[in-house]
Formats: sequence, C-alpha cells, structure tokens
Amino acid sequence: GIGALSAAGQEPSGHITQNTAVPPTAWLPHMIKPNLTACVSFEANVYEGSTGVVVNLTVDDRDDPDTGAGRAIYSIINGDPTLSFEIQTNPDNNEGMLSVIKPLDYEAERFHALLIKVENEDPLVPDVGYGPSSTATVRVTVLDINEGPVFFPDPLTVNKMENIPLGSFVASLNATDPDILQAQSIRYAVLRDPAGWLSVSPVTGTVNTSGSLDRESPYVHDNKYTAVFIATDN
Ligand SMILES: [Ca+2]
Ligand SMILES: [Ca+2]
Ligand SMILES: [Ca+2]
Repeated sequence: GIGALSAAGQEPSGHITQNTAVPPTAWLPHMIKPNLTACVSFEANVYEGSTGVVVNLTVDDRDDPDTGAGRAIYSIINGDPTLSFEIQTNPDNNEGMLSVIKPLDYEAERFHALLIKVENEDPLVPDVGYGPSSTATVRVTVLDINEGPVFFPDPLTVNKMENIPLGSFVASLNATDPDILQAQSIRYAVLRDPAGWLSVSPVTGTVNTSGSLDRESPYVHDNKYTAVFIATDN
C-alpha cells in the first residue's frame, strides 16, 4: 500500500483514520492482491489472419511493482480452446499484453470471450479476506478481410498423351473462396504456360489444350509439364 501507507505514517500514533481506503490488515507486505482495473471487461478488435499484441490490460496493485508482491502474472483461464492467444506481463508497467499467436479466422469464429486471471508472484498472506486473484473478461472481435481463393488440390496432377487433338479436356480446376459469408464469384486465368498448350474457361475452370502436347519439348522435364493458373475473386 504505497500511497496510503505514507499517509498513515504521518499519524503520530500510527492509528489509521476512518477515511483510509485500505483496511489495516492490507498494510502488511505481500497482502494486496492485484486488481484488473475496475474488474471491467476489455475490448479488442483484430483482423483475421494477423498476429501480435491486440490489447494491454491495466492492473491496479498497491504493492511495490518491483517486488514479487506487486508483479502481476496473467493467465488465460477460459475461452481459448484453440490456444490462439497468449498474455505476458509488460516488465515496464506491469500491464498484461494480450497477443494473438495463432491467426484468427473470421469465418470460423467472429467473437472470442477470454477470461483472464491476474495474480502476484508471491502468494498472498492467508486469512486476510482477499481472494487469491482477480479476473476480467476480454472481448475480442475478429474483423473480416477479403481472402483470395484457394485451389484444391494444389498442385493438381493429370496424365495425358502427347499429340492429343486440340481442345481436348485436360483438367477441372477447383478453387473456393474462404469468404463464405459474402457472395463472391471466382474467375480463372492462365498465369504461366510456357509452351502455350493450355486454355482455361474463366467461369468453369475447365482446362483444354490449345496447342499440341509434345513429350520432347524443352519445357517438359522428367515427363512433366508445369503450368500455373490463377483464381481471383471479385
Ligand atoms: Ca478467413
Ligand atoms: Ca474473410
Ligand atoms: Ca475472397
């Protein structure tokens, strides 16, 4: 009890006045529990797919922050089944730095409610009427970003004979957009086709030959020809 302690020291008899906020028993060292500020809930917004610190939790502890009685230790005790979050103590100001360590997915979970516990390094002196720790809720809102379509399978392997007729069917590309909560249509295009052998339907993703496949072509290595396609959303 730093501030209150010095005020009480000015009382000649050491007697504590009525308007002191801290009960006398709390003046002993290592007795004052940390309190997450006002025990309120904290709010954070974070874009899906990103990591890093999302909110700093302020703590109110009347013990000396340079002692084990004042240093805060934070832990997430509920609401993080996928272990996407981590909380560490800022050594400079004792705040709890809540970070995303595994990117969140808006389409999977748009809100997270984390229950955070803060306690001191030193155990509280027993039987002073305080609980051993304090808790607060952090509400994390995940913000949507437009994610690019994803091919499945990737890579796609097909076997075709050389010299098949122009326009022969080669493959059906399959890309899906992760943004399932908004209507998005996908367009396909050829990105890299060094021999100029392939064409793709922008709408259906069907790949046909537009040239004559040649196993002896310099673009064929180990009997394999590689082409790259792109899928874009709107
Ligand atoms: Ca997503
Ligand atoms: Ca998204
Ligand atoms: Ca998208």
